[in-house]
Amino acid sequence: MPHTETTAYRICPLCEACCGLELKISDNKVVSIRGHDADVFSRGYICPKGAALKDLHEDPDRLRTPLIKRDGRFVEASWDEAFAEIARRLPPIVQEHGSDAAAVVIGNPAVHKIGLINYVPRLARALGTRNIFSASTLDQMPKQLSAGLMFGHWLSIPVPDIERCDYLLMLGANPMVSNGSLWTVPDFRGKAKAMRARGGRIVVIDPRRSETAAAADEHHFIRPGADVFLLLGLVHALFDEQLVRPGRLAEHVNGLDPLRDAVRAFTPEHVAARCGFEAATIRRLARELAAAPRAAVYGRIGTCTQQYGTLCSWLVDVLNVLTGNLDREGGAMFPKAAAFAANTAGKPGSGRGIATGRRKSRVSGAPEVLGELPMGCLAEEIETPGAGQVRALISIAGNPVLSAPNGERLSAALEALDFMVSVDIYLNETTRHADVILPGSSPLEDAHYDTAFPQFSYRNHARYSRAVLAREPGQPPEWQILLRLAAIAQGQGAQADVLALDDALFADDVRRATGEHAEAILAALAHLKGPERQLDYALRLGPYGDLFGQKPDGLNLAKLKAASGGIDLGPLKPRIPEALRTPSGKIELAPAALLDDLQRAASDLEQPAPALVVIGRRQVRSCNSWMHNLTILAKGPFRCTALVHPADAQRAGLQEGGAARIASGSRALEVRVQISDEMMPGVVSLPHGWGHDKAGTRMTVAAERPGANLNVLLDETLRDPLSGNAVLSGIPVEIQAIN
Ligand SMILES: Nc1nc2c(c(=O)[nH]1)N[C@H]1C(S)=C(S)[C@@H](COP(=O)(O)OP(=O)(O)OC[C@H]3O[C@@H](n4cnc5c(=O)[nH]c(N)nc54)[C@H](O)[C@@H]3O)O[C@H]1N2
Ligand SMILES: Nc1nc2c(c(=O)[nH]1)N[C@H]1C(S)=C(S)[C@@H](COP(=O)(O)OP(=O)(O)OC[C@H]3O[C@@H](n4cnc5c(=O)[nH]c(N)nc54)[C@H](O)[C@@H]3O)O[C@H]1N2
Ligand code: SF4
Ligand SMILES: [Mo]
Repeated sequence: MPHTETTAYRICPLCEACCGLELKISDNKVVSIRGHDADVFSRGYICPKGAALKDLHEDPDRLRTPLIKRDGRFVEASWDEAFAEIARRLPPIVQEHGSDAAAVVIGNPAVHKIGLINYVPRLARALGTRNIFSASTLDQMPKQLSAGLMFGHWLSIPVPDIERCDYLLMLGANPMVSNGSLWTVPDFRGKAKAMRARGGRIVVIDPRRSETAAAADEHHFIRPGADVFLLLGLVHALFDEQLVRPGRLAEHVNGLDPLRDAVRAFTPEHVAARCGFEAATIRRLARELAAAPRAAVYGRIGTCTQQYGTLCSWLVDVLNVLTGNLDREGGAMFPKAAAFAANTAGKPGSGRGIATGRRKSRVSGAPEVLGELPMGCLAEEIETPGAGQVRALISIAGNPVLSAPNGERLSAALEALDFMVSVDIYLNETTRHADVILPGSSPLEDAHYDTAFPQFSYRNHARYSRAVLAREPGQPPEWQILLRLAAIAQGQGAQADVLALDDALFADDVRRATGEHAEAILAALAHLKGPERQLDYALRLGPYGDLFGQKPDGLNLAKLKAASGGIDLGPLKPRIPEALRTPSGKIELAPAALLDDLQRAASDLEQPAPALVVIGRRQVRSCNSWMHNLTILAKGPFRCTALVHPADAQRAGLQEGGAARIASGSRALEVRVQISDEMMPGVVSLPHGWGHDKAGTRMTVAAERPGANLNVLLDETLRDPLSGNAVLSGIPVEIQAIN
């Protein structure tokens, strides 16, 4: 008898675009996946990765059973056995050596799963460790820090209002491929096209003529790592040419005069050569930015993963403020998320602001930022003996052996741990070091709401996804995996009642936040559990919420569940001063820590640029280190190629398709060369996340064409000192042909 086909909807968890997908399901199997046309936010858009969710779900290498390492080999185990093993081995380490002996590493996919992102803090608190590391310090920590200092909260990050923008200046971002980051903007391509059709202009600054640059009105090469100088030159030019017009924002800013003084030395004429620019171009861009009716400046990975990541991130928003484009329609605006946003909670207009450096890392003395230590410090914290040494580790949806600089060192360090647990869906370069691997669920088996991304969305919206497929028998949801680890860490043992623990932790949160109203709220939510209960609570008390009946037209989870295409909450609206959470209630244009750091930039400006540097590259058919195992994405031409400018290729005697050795000091890689004038002379581009040739993994497809691991060349000790973010771009290298 034929099975009836049903339709399901799911927000894609694979990148920040968060596209709504429509899935045809039959007999608990995915028949097809396409973009969901009626999704109010993504309106039918999908990329090849979204369709590959079926292949991810069905990948025979995806783990479905816990694994325990016995005598150096992984054996399948029941969930009970796996948790018992953890309960046997983890608590004694902490009892003997203290809470900091256990570290947590959180990877990128965790932010795409409500069961992980909302429960990692619970686990971290139960462990009581200060050794928390995450992909944030390989990625966006500089932007979070600059936003925190300027606007008062780590997630108060303005995004271009692209549907009404006339002029978009983008640095170090390739949304045509990445689909946007710290800017949730599905179908950037279509929106950029519409913007240009309206007469808008897009200007891209990138050492490579990227896919985005190729589709823009104007592209300029920049020397990797020199964005800080370009941005300083632009700010200088605005002051110098009397183009500073904050408009309505004037009464909401602090620090205009100190800012003017701080950029005085960085004239366009002085910084141009270091950027690889003409001074006249810098001045023209400043004038165009100032003259555009509605403009936005946006910087992403390329501006964050460099020595001056925080300065760059700050200066991007300084430009938005000085030209009056911050918080203006068509400019750079603050989304108002329906749930979980700190900038919609508490007293509107001011707050406690942020603090960093409340403690320092044990070995390098790196300041804590957002409660985390830099990923670049993890290996040394494991290797270095003494009080506070990391001896046990829990990795959650992270693969730092490939995705962090000098993963070779980290790999050796992980092997030396007394105990390691991974919550992951693959046996890969990182999880092979674990003693126990707990398989996470397939995204199609989980209900979902994006905790973070509505805070960065091009338009306000709320969307919820039900689980599409039934979970494998015995497979716990990921939030319960984390809670069970938390219970074990607290000494409650492997058999603890995690639902009761969830009830208790949730009730604590509600009582702390709502005081006398708490019991009524808890009663109203008693039919829900886990992340869904957190979500309904957050939605109902959120800025569009029904306030538990006080605003009957307001939002709640039941209404969201009834709207399969989500609920549109309208275009972005001005939010200053209400969105601010700085102690002063102002936008801080000149935070002292940032002005101090300008000294470093000033002395560096005099240094000569290296002859050849390497940068990274993202590709449509992969996602960081972990989607190379899906045939549907991995097939086709070999993509892990080193792009080299013809002049550099000629100098080094490189041939198209030939092999070359790229070296940075004593570390070297063999790569395949692709010669292209899309590169700036003196810059090589290699994608990251490859290098699937390690022993002991179970990634059959990926291992067939492993590619080379860019991060082998990079130096884990190079960081932006303010944010702790890794420097992943602009590292000096040498290249030579291998014959
Ligand atoms: N050189 C260079 N290095 C970079 C970058 C760069 O631009 N250049 N980019 C950096 C950036 S921006 C980031 S975010 C990091 C990413 O680095 P990581 O955070 O380490 O993320 P991934 O490499 O994507 O690895 C994801 C891991 O999560 C697992 N996983 C996938 N889905 C799930 C799931 O649903 N549940 C569970 N439990 N596990 C899952 C995968 O198997 C894999 O082990 O890489 C960084 N590294
Ligand atoms: N297909 C796909 N999509 C992804 C991902 C993926 O791996 N694959 N990863 C996701 C993740 S985790 C993130 S964080 C986002 C990132 O999203 P984006 O920030 O858009 O990331 P990239 O595509 O790496 O774009 C960075 C650009 O910066 C340029 N660049 C490098 N160094 C410099 C520099 O010094 N200055 C300037 N101005 N430019 C520089 C690079 O050439 C590149 O074009 O993408 C997400 N989306
Ligand atoms: S653009 Fe991102 S969210 Fe959209 S389908 Fe592709 S991977 Fe999924
Ligand atoms: Mo990222």
